[in-house]
This record gives sequence, structure tokens and C-alpha cells, in this order.
Amino acid sequence: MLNEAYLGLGSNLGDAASNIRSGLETIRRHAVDMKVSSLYRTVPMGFGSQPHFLNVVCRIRTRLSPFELLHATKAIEAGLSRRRTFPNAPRNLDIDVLLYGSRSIQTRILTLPHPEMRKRPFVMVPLAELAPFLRHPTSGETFSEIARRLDHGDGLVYRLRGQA
Ligand code: PH2
Ligand code: MG
Ligand code: MG
Repeated sequence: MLNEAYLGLGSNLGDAASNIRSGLETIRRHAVDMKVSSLYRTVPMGFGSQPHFLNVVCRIRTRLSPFELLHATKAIEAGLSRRRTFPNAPRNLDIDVLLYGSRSIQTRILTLPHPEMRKRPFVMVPLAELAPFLRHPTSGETFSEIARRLDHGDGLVYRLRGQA
């Protein structure tokens, strides 16, 4: 069975653009097709004095289950030698599963839809670029409505170019 999933990628350590590019290349191997948002430069949220992030969101169609997909993203992060020092520390590459169809999942290792996504301009702006009219599975709002409502003043989210 093919399922549609959305993933968020972020990097603020080392060569962030190249980390995101190689993350995307590996994700592509787990997907029958993939569409990637523009690349965004974003202000770090939740942790002040850090380098800026590069963020993208991608949509894939995949035969992997949600847990297989989560496992794959962890393997890709580990392959890019992400150092887990402390929560929200700078990272080579962070890949978050945002959505898996309209599934709601609540387990210790995976919560879908991603519980923080609606608060995060660095997720919602690229997501609204890919799927403006798709609705959040639990709130029912479209992604463009959510993105518009979020405060992204002061260069919080800055579109760099048309494809990561
Ligand atoms: N990821 C976080 C916390 N804060 N801020 C930005 N701008 N981009 C991120 O990817 C990000 C963050 C936790 O994973
Ligand atoms: Mg994250
Ligand atoms: Mg993560």
C-alpha cells in the first residue's frame, strides 16, 4: 500500500545545505516519489543562541509503515553522525515525521500529527508551500490558514531558493 507522508528536515551545524541535500537523497530511496519545498533560512526556535537553521519539508509516497519510516529517519540522522548532546542542541540533521496520511498515532516513540508542528513557522511555511489546501488531521484548518496565522516577522522564516 502506498501512503503519503510529510517530513521536516532541519540543520544548523556543519554544511547545513549539504546535510539537507544528502538527507533528501537518502529519503528518496524509501519513496516512490518525492516533492521538496523551497529551502528556508530560519531563526532557531526554543533555544536562543544558536546558528540559524536551514529547513525544508518534503512529501513522499512510500510503502513504509509510519514506524518503518521513523526508523529510516533515525538511521539517516545517525548516518550523518548527529550528535545528541542535549535537547534542541545544534544538529547536523534532524528529520521529523510530521504527518502520515491523516493518521493519529500516540506512542512513546512516535506521535502523529507531529505535536509541535502547528506552532512552528519553520514547518508550517514550507508545508503550506507544498500543500496549501490540505487540512490538519485533528484541527481541520488548512496549512495555509495555520501558516498565515503564525507570527513570522523579523526574518523568522526566509525563503532562500526554489528547491533544496
Ligand atoms: N528544530 C528544533 C527546535 N528549533 N528551530 C528552527 N528554526 N528549525 C528547526 O528545525 C528547529 C528549531 C527541534 O528539532
Ligand atoms: Mg525536530
Ligand atoms: Mg527530531
